[in-house]
Amino acid sequence: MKIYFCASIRGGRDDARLYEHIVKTLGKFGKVLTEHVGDSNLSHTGEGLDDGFIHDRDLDWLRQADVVVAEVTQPSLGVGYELGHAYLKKKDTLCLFRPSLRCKLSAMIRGAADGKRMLIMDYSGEDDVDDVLEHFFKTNPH
Ligand code: 6K6
Repeated sequence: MKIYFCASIRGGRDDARLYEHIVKTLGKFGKVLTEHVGDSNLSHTGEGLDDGFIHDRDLDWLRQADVVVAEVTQPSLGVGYELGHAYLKKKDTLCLFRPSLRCKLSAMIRGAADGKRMLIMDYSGEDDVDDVLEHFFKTNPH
């Protein structure tokens, strides 16, 4: 199973450690095509590759993916763009969101969820994300 993981890069790397944890857990369920997104040493400034190359390569990986998992708590234009593509390509998609008083998920993401192809799971952090992922991969044959 090929998994495309999306999370904020230039939108901010405050949650990089959590992304690293999620990528590690996702590795138990399949091949994570975008492992670098979970690299906590990756800064928000860039990895030196041409932006056009990154865009085309990532969309190609998204096309190949069986499942898309996105951490959507930190707002990111890139993640929103990827989710729009995933939606139009009818990819099975799980969005992970940590609710808080300061931060409400965009209506364009929350409103796209249909409880089948596109799911949104609220969670609290490293403590419960493994259970959420296990439940998603066990109950949704992809
Ligand atoms: C690396 C570090 C900072 O900037 C980069 C550029 N490199 C990227 N490499 C791979 N994927 C990227 C890169 N920049 C954005 N993306 C994709 O967009 C990832 O798949 C993320 O899910 C998403 C993050 O978008 P922004 O808008 O937060 O950067």
